[in-house]
Parts: sequence; structure tokens; C-alpha cells
Amino acid sequence: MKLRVLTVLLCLLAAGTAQAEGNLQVRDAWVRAIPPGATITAGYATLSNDGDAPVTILTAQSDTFRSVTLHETLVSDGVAKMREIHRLVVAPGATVKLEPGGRHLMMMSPRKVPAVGDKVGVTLLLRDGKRIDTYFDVIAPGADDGD
Ligand SMILES: [Cu+2]
Repeated sequence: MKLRVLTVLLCLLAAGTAQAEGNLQVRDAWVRAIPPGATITAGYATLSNDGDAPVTILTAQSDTFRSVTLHETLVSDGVAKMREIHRLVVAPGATVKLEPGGRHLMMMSPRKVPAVGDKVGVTLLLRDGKRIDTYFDVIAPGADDGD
């Protein structure tokens, strides 16, 4: 009898865990091609969570860039400034855009400068330990970025 109750409890626990999962979808991911002489660029994407729990992105990595960090852009006294953020939460059912003038992935110190048309592999590191592998299309500066 005791064993049977325990089994039921374990099943309930397992079901509960399975339900409370975030599920991150990454779409329209692109990185601005690096202008000649520069060593820094930014990546943008649309992040959606179609799961039942929040998804928290802590940071990102890429084989192409030695440094990838999450940044946000703040305007103070008419001057745009960037600063690093250490978590980006996508609520269940929500969509967060990484876009020019807003939050973005700051990519620095390329091991090899990617060319327009290349795809840059980027791995998003989540708080729950998951790693989301994505590809960012390299797009020419000034194209499709609205500034
Ligand atoms: Cu930045």
C-alpha cells in the first residue's frame, strides 16, 4: 500500500516537471557584417517562448567570436549607451526582439571575420543548463537594419 502511494506521487512529480518547461524558438537571426577595420558587431533575433515556464538566457557563445555578451541600449541625455545585461527572461507565450537600438548580442574579437552570406553559429546558454544552438545570417551593414 505504501509503495503504491509512493509510485503515484512520483508519477505526479514527473508530470509536473515535464509541464513546467520553457521552449525557446529563435527566428530571423542575423548579424551585421563587420565593416573593414572593425572588430565588433551585433546580432539580432526574434525569441519566442511557446512553453509553460519562463526561459532565462544568461549569455551566449560563438566559435566565430571570442566574446559574445548580452547588451541593452539606453538613451540618456540624447546619447545612446550600451551596457551588459546578465539575464534576459522570455515569459511563457511571450516574444522578445533583439533589435537595433534595443537589446542585442554584442560580438567582439572575431577569430575569422565572417563574410556577407555566411552563417555564424551562436549557442544561447540558459539558466536551467540548456544550450540552444542557432545560426545568425551575416547581412551587409545598412541593409535591413533601419538605421
Ligand atoms: Cu552592445
